[in-house]
Amino acid sequence: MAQVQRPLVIQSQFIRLCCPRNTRRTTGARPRHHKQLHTSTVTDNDIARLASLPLHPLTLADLVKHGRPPLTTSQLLSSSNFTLSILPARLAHRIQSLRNLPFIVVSNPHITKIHSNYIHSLSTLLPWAEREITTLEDEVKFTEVMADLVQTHANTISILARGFLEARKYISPTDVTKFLDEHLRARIGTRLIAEQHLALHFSSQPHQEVMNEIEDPGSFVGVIDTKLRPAKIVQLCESVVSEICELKYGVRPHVVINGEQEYTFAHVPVHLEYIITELLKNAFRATVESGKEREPIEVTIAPLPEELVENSNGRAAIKNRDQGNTDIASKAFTGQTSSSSSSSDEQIRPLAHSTPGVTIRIRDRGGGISPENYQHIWDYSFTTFNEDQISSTLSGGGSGSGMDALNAISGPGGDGANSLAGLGYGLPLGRAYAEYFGGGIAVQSLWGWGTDVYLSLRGVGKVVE
Ligand code: ADP
Ligand code: K
Ligand code: MG
Repeated sequence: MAQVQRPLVIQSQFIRLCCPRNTRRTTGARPRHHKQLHTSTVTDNDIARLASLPLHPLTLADLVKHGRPPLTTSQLLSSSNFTLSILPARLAHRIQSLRNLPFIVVSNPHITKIHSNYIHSLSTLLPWAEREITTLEDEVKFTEVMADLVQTHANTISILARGFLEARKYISPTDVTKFLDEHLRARIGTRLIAEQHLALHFSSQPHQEVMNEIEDPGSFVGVIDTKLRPAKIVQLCESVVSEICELKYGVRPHVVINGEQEYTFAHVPVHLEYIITELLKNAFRATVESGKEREPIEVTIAPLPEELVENSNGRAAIKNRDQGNTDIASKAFTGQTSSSSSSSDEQIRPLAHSTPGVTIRIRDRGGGISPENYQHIWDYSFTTFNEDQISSTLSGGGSGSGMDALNAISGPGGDGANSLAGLGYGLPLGRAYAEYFGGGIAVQSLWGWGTDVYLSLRGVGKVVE
């Protein structure tokens, strides 16, 4: 089967720079292998001590406080030190939560692999944790450690998926969903912190080939694009999903984008790329499988009017669009659709000057979701893909590298995205990304006809210079 390119959104280039090849070139360091990074042995005591530290509640201000690129040396140093102050405790919390899984589950080789990845990352961070980074030379070395960390965890989701699939006899779907929801939300934050430092580092020492590909490098603050145009992301994701669809079914429905195509807001492009890819995959699959590939999939970009946003205590609140509180898109905004705890540390509080945001409706004629299935769609691992397809999906995905053409799960910064459906992670993980910045996803099914999916996203805030 031909290889399909991973979703390519130009803005994500900064993150793609995190791969070791690029690190080597930019920092002038030797090729890195795990062994060449300084590591120290992580003891149970270290983990217990670090995991007892309170988690720093991440704010958007944390991500932008070091300034707009290019950063000065002292700004780069403060970004490094901030990153260093946050990550060890976060990794230790993840290690503990993995260890709290039933022993037979942790013993699964794939889950064990993830556990040892976390131990590896913590051991490369520990030698740094007790000191301050004060020279640019150290900052460069620390950036390598960050690149290694991001790379090490790139395929976490497909590895975990494989592990939980194999261990499904020993843990209930509810417990899997509970663990994964917490773990993957925490992972979003950890990656955001690490990738933000990497992006700030690299955009402060711009590499011509990357800068050439980015329309407006000035609109970026690290991984945040302050002028992100949702319509453009939809087009890019459409072309990727169309290719995958064509390979699998030999046909592709087309996408019609309407609404405010020129609308821009501040958000993290790779998050949007992930969510839209997953939602389009679902719409494409349903449309083709119900023989409706001639019917277009309609994507509507509907910015939220300013007056629907009110500020209370610095936290932007989205008023419901109607008094009756029945507007499904507004519910998606306020997180009312999610069963997960919205008080989790894993939600960035929007800035006081939060830009309102947008609702993107993806409407398909793919027959909808049966009432029986509807109640399970948010469970990790619930899929109507059949077992044979799942196992062929799994056997295709290696635990790393570029062999991701058959992997089922996409994800910013690593996991391959290239089968049309798979392990049932698309909706719940998509919702975790949307909720991270106070948005959400709501699904309205018209059984027998089609599905409307409302993806609501808040702007992540105006960057105050
Ligand atoms: P996956 O796509 O890997 O099965 P998801 O979490 O993305 O996992 O979706 C879960 C299930 O929800 C799908 O298997 C499908 O049955 C149903 N579903 C999601 N979106 C749609 C849609 N647009 N039309 C019909 N069914 C859908
Ligand atoms: K699912
Ligand atoms: Mg899906």
